[in-house]
Amino acid sequence: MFSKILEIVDAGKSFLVTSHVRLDGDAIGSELALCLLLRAIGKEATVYNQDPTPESYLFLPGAGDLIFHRLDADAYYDAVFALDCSELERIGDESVRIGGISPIINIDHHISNRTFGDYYAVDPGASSTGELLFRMAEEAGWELSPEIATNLYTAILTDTGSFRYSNTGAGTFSVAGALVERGADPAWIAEQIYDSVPAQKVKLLHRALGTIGFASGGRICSVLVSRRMMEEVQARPEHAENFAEFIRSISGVEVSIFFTEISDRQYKVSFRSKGSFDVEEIAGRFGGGGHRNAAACRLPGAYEEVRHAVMAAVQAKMK
Ligand SMILES: [Mn+2]
Repeated sequence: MFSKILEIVDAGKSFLVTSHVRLDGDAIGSELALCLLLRAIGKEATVYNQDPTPESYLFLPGAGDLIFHRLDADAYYDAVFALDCSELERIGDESVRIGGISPIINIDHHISNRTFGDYYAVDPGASSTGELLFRMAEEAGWELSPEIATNLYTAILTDTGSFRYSNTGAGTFSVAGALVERGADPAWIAEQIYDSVPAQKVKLLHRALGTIGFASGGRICSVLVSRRMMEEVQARPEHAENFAEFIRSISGVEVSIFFTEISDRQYKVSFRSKGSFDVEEIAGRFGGGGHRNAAACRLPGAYEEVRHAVMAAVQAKMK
């Protein structure tokens, strides 16, 4: 699956590694793991991210010194790796400049990935981009240090919701097991990620829960985070991460919808579902994408309009 990509790696010297805005554990863990893998075989590699690293991921090996938030205008790269991005645009404001680098290597597991780029390894059957990078390292015969194993384990852990989502299969556990054998410490990693909730996040959740709404007899649940709430508790976007999962965990809720006000009359809508309810299809209707149980889109308009349109779509599908 990775032979073409490994040829590019062999032939090149200097690589840029990047991922999507609104970083998650799979994005950062995958980037850092790949960067460390490339450096371990004597290549030059750096990570570019538009957004700052969320606090809960600062413990990851390399997070302090491998990630840059500005593109060096004079730098030359033999190739760029776009990881965990369903579209090149998800990189953010620099996606046009990065799109000018050749070749572009696209490694991802989103079902909506349109296989952009010159070379790609896209497998919607993989739990995470981290799992794909593990397979790539195996195919290449690269050694996995404890630091690399920690990054890849974190990528898999977070994208599977701690091995709870339907993307978790036997293969996920065998890869996770191999990473533990190579030095990833599950208890320590879980403590860094899950037992270090910032106070602003809890305060933001408190405000968001004031907007909680139910529909279809409690089978649909929604919440809103507005920019004003964010300002009131001095929260950053990362503090609203997982709110959609949180309200999906309510007994009887089959679909959760989490609205985030991004700018004036612009909302991000995150969907989570239980079981076979396909929210990817709903998000797709509004120009977004994702997976069956986790998807998102962006919509313009006033909150009431956006909420009405989205709720109507979910309610109609539920019938
Ligand atoms: Mn992912």
